[in-house]
Amino acid sequence: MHGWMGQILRVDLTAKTWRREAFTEEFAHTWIGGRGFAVKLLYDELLPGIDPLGPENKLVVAVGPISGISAPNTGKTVVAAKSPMTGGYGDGNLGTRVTEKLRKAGYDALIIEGRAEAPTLLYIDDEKVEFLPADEIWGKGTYETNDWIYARYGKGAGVLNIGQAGENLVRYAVIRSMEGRAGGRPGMGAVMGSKLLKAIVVKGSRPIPQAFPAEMKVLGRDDLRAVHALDQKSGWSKQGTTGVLPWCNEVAALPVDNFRRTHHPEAWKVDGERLEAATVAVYGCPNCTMQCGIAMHDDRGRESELDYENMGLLGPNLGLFDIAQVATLNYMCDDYGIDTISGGGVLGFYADAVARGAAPGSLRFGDFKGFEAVLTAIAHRDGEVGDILAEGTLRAARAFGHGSEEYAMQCKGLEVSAYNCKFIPGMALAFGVSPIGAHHKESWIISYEIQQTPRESYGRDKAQKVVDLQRIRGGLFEAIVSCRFPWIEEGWGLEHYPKYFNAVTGLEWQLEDFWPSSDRIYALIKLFWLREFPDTDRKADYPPHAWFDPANADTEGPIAGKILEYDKYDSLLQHYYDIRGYDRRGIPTRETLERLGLAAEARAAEAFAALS
Ligand code: PTT
Ligand code: SF4
Repeated sequence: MHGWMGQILRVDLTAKTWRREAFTEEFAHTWIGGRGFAVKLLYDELLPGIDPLGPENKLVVAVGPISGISAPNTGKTVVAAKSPMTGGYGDGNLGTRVTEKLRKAGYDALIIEGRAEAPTLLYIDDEKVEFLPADEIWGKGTYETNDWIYARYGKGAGVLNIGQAGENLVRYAVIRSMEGRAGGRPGMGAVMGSKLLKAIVVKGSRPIPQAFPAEMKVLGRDDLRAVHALDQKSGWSKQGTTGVLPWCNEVAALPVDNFRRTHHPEAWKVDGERLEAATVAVYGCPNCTMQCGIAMHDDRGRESELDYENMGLLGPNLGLFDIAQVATLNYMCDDYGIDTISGGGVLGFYADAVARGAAPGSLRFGDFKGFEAVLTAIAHRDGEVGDILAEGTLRAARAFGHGSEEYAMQCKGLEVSAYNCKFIPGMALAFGVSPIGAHHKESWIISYEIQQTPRESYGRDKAQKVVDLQRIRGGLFEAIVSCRFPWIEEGWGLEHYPKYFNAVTGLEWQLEDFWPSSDRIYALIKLFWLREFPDTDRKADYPPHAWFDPANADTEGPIAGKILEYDKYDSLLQHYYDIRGYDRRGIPTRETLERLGLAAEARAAEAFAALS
């Protein structure tokens, strides 16, 4: 089999054993890699109802057929497990040297089971797999941990690690890698922590088997240059994702004060231009042609790498407009290994709950020192409030009560990213139907919606666009596993990806050949959720209540007095279900499942809930 290493490494931390398992060509062609492999493995192997933070949960690290090859931006890896945040399927995607090293060690995926007896570093080097003590780094932040690992294994090693938040089972702890990479928003770092797994270090030296290596070498070299040239022309990587902040502010889509407001006159103080002016270093994932990891000094002189999500949620969403302070909270999230989106969402929610008298404490929007203290308490689960907030917004709202769930900005238990959709129906739908809880990564429809459609429309075209984008972003890119930014930010055509795929696998797929696997992945993720929540219905695909609450409408600015409407949203959701072939509860119909080759999986799901 070309294109895949053909092996999965299964590691049992409890028994300290490991074994290699071969997979079939049919498995590879059906699930492709990355998220496809992850959801299939987790669906088949996890019993419904298990504790995501118990030894029964499994962490899957999976790459795809084009991951790690010499082509634009292929340094990405998927990390997945049952999510401690949502209780459903969870995953994330991060740039790391593990991508290439895991393949060169001979694997397309890693399944980590059980729970170690003591803090452990898992070391993989070609044939070798070792369970090493990690006591020296347990309790340390991700930066110190990374340095410790580099000092022992060299800078070229692939590293995934967690900080104190993962160790302390903060439900939105992420996995970190390299200087500024982070992934696994729905608590993948907490899953590592629950297994007492501090770090994974991977080295490998085998070639990645390719059907047409000479052809791929030329193609890869030319395309790396071509995407880099596009970036030089566009200047995108000078500000990276943070360039979008002024636009969000202008169109009233910025989260301000726990999403209460949508724009702010001081937003310019924390935008991409300010970051560009303060840049001290630029980092990127392996094989990147357009590095977007732009770092500046925080207010203590430490390098902090900022993205739009981090700026928006740790800045305006907390009423903070000093970019060095935002960089400080961002540095803390990175070092503790806390997801910046959920971290910013939780802090904003808490300040809001205090202001409305629902939660104890004195934290106020704009109180930088207060946010620093609360973030530290969360990472260590210090005190009652730190412990409650470490559970995420939804659980915290339930603990605080007093109606605070009404302004908990989350879907399915995962905090929404930095797009305030009070009056952006299509983007609100994208959050609602994101398969891992609120995340913009699946379908960033917002710019198309605001620039090319009537904003107030709830038309079927918006639901179609959400599906189209999900197929590309959450299906294609998460399965072949490659960064999607060349396509999004530099207009690098999608037709390039089947070329890479065919050159390494020897297959002759066109772009449209990827859509069935993409739909299959989404349908199986739905079945995963259904098994966990048999009573689920369409309400699970609704965005936060605050976006429908007339009392929460802006009082001035471009969307003054406007807010989403429940009945219209519901019809938009129905369009989405119709296009996807899902029933009125949002479950793929039997016919859809059979069409996607999921009859066996459907039978397994049927034991838990009736399919229509
Ligand atoms: C991603 C989510 C994002 S999405 C951001 S900023 W973004 C936040 N980054 C965090 C961070 O940083 N530190 C931290 N402690 N927590 C963070 N949480 C947030 O995590 C990321 C880039 C970005 S930057 C985006 S959009 C694109 N995402 C891709 C994706 O999802 N798939 C894909 N095939 N390609 C992508 N390319 C881009 O990658 P999650 P990274 Mg991240 C510091 O993981 O869980 O998916 O959440 O991976 O290597 O850092 O690159 O405006
Ligand atoms: Fe990584 Fe950014 Fe480059 Fe994508 S564009 S590969 S996220 S550095």
